[in-house]
Amino acid sequence: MADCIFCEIVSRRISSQFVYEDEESVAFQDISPQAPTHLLIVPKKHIAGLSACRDEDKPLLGHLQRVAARVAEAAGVASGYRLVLNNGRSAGQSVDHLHYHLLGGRSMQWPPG
Ligand code: DGP
Repeated sequence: MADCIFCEIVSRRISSQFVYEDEESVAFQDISPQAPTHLLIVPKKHIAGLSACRDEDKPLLGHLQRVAARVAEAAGVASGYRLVLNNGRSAGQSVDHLHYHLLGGRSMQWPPG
């Protein structure tokens, strides 16, 4: 997808160090970390966000959550982490390419801001 920063990263047109990669997804550090561990779990397929997912994307959504759990284990935060998906501007989504935030390494507050 043209003008999508995550498509640029996924295709390596913009350099970013992946902490995880498979056929369908990558994970890399957030540029603006909000916790000691702040990784983004990103599908290689361009989907604008959760609202843009279709039934055919259900396996991919499940896969991304499994990847998040594996990445959390590898990052040493498996005992406590938060998985966040912002959908829509009012919820804080700033990049229109589906992604999960994996946050860990500190205590989390509830409710989130
Ligand atoms: P959201 O606001 O939920 O759409 O999250 C987008 C996140 O993406 C935000 O935390 C900052 C991060 N981000 C934006 N541009 C880049 C980039 O070029 N590289 C990396 N590593 N992260 C980025």
